[in-house]
Parts: sequence; structure tokens; C-alpha cells
Amino acid sequence: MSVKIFETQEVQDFLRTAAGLTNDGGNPRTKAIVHRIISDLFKAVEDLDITADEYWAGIAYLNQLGARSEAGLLSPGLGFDRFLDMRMDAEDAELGVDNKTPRTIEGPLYVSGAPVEHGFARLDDGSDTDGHLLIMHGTVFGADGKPVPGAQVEVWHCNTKGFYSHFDPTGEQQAFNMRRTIIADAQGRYKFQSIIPKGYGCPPDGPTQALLNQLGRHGNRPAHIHFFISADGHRKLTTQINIDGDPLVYDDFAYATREGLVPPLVERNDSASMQAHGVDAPFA
Ligand code: MBD
Ligand code: FE
Repeated sequence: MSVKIFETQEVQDFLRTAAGLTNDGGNPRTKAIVHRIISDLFKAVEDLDITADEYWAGIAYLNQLGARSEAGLLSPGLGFDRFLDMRMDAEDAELGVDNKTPRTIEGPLYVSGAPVEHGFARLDDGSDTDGHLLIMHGTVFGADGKPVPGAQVEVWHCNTKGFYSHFDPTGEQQAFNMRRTIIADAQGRYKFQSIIPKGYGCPPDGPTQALLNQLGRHGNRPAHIHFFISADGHRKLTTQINIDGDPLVYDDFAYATREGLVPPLVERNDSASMQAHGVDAPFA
């Protein structure tokens, strides 16, 4: 079938009606967005000769995506999250804003309400004994280059099985394991102890992975740690770091790796530095 009806007045009028553009009430912005999206989809059906079977398979797929709560997982997999960041980066570039730490995507696994700690936090509850000890510390700076006392550093990551607390299918993790909010000290410094996470993989039996399979793509992320950095009077930063050396650092299904977000890891074995940096002497 290759009939072309999309450009006809009948179909164009129909699209306007379906999007509510021909009636009062409702939300104009919603109408404009829905009109554009359904128009683009109608056009795709026509241009690609999408069959009824293919169309209904797509509808069934959306239901599966919802049933498994994976819309937020497919989104970065198809590059939408990265695209939104690219747009914000481009806007910043136009305004001459120089982001010292690049932004990158939030992902679907943040949970609000993590325990709040001041200056230092241990993120892991010690139950994941396969983990390699990790200490990370730094200072939050504002756009003016000055430290931001009391800045809020929200940090979250997964365990050595690639599972996040609240989303762990094994049910083995305590609530908020490997999730904390750290309030930076008077010099804007934060520090935490945890374990090095493993990479994340999409649920192998889920709809996101099923689509990625059809695209010939994997659904894995390199090991990473997420951050929200916020403070009064400052724009919130959403970012991550990647664990250097992970084979997928530059092959992330969610496209979140960026230059400047792969800090070097320093292995420390001497007990003096362990004591200086460990949980017993967080600010020594
Ligand atoms: C993750 O842990 C993640 O950070 C993203 C972006 C997508 C899926 C899982
Ligand atoms: Fe993640």
C-alpha cells in the first residue's frame, strides 16, 4: 500500500480536531504538542507504510512499558535524555555560561528523601561485601568560582550486582542503601565513603531490552555514581561520574558519559592514608 493521504485537507482537519485545536477549553500548550506529535506519527505511518499489525504491536509495547514502569528507562536508551542535555548545553554556550562540571542525565532511579548527613557520609550499609572501598571528596564551587558552604550534595549509586536500593529485584537492600544527602561544610567541602558500584544492565526480560535487541544494541551502562548539587541562589546541577577503567565507559546505552566526568581513581593501600581518609577520620 502506498496511498498518500496525509497532506489532504481531510486528514489535516482531522488532526486539528483530534488535538483539540478546533474546540475551546483544555490547555493550549498541550494541544500544540499533541498536534505536532500525532501529525509526525501519522506521517511516519504513511511514509514507512507501517502496517496495522505493526501499529498494534507498538500499542501493546507501550502497555508493556507502562506495566514494567520502564518508560523512564527506554527514554535514555533512545537518546532523549542526552538530547535534552545537548539542548541545555547549547543554550549555555549561547549565553556564555561555562559549566566547569558538565551536566549529564538523571536517569530513572533517583529516590528523594535519603538520609541527610553533614560534611561526611558513609553511603553503603556494609552488607555488600564484594565491594571495593571507595572514598570521594571535593568542594562545591559556584559559577563565580567561590566555594558554596552548605551546598546540598545528593549522591546515589548501585551495588556490586548493578541493583539500586528501592529497585532491587532481589529485595536484599535496605531502604536508601547507597543514597545520601550530604550538606557541604563551611568551606563547601563534602566527602563520602562507599563501595565502587558495578555497571547497570536493563532488566533482561523487560520491554526496554526487548526493543534494544531489535536495534542490535546492548542495554548496559558503565559503573557510575549520580549527583544532584544544589544551593540557594544557584542552578541545580545534575551529573554523574563514571568509574575509570570500566570497559563500557565510552559505550553507555544511556549516553551519559562525558569528557570531564571520568575522574582518575587512586588506589591507596597504606594504612596511614586509609586512616586519614576513612570513616574514622573523615576530615583529617
Ligand atoms: C541507570 O542507573 C541510569 O543511571 C540510567 C541513566 C538509566 C538506567 C539505569
Ligand atoms: Fe544510574
